Amino acid sequence: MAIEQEQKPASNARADFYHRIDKHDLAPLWEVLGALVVPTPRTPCVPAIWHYDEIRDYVLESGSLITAKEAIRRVLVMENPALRGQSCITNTLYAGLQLILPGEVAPSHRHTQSALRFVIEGQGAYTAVDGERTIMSPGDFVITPQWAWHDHGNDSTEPMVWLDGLDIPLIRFLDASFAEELETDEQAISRPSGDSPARYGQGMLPVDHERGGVVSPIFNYPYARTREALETMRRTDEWDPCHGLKMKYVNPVTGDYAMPTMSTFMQLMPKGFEGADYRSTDGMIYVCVEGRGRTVIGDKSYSWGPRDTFVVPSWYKHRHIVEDGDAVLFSFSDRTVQQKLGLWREERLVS
Ligand code: 1HN
Repeated sequence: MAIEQEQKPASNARADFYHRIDKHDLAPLWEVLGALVVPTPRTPCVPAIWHYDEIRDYVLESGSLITAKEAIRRVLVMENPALRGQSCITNTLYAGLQLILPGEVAPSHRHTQSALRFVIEGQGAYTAVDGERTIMSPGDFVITPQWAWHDHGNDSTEPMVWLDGLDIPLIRFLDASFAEELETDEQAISRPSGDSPARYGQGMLPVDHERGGVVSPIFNYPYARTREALETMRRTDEWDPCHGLKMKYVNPVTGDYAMPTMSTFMQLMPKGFEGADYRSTDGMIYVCVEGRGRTVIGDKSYSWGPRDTFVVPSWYKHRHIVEDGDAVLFSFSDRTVQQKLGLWREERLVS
């Protein structure tokens, strides 16, 4: 009793104090400290999956409602279910499905956000980056560096859909967005297709090439080559208990990740693979390219097949199980940012 009587006036005194300092835009740290500095990551994101078969019709239907030119970018944004309205799939990253129909052009612009494209379906559409076009095929990983002019077009006879990954929430957080539109829909083409892979993608560099910038000079990493590399390596490599056989995409000039704000990966897991639990501080977006299986994220299982996209939030325990065929998963995250800041952590829960 005595204690209560002593505490009540004290808390009234605190409430009164909070009220008075509030007018000066001041607040007591001790009331929020526990929520600010948590012992392990407590992300607002939740695990989620987008089954391509369930949403493909909507992506195509968007093509009858608005042109790529009018929309500038005709994209259905994949929003994390716990962060609706914020245009993000994790706290730091954005993902969406973009449609380009035959004959269309998505007009040229540039911005300080970096973009990656991961081709889901279609064959033969192109993106132009800094005066060079690259023709895209399913499974290709294509880069649009920050502040590079880019427009997309489709001279083929079929629709193309790709997944866009951008660092939009991160750049928004940093208040570092700049953007410009080009006066013409399409930028001038100054180099033939294949120029950048010839210069930078053959294990050589032009002799006077200055030591690298923050983004890879190769802007298309074709699936055919990635897949062949994984297939060759599986003959001698042991399967990693968590990841199978996992490669990171790199800038050939620096050896660093291909992009400064997003890390990208491709992994092969054989049929019947039962991965061990793993977690890391980078929330990860996965796209299935081949095979069928499921990923247990926390205490729920998410079944996936080709062209499905799913998200594993930061520090969620997860393991992959391959059920049908060999599985190939593309993935991306903000790992490179976290590593540069000395923040990235991972934990393998291998028994
Ligand atoms: C953008 O420029 C593209 O160039 C796609 O294809 C999606 C989302 C937000 C802001 C810019 C593109 C985008 C975007």
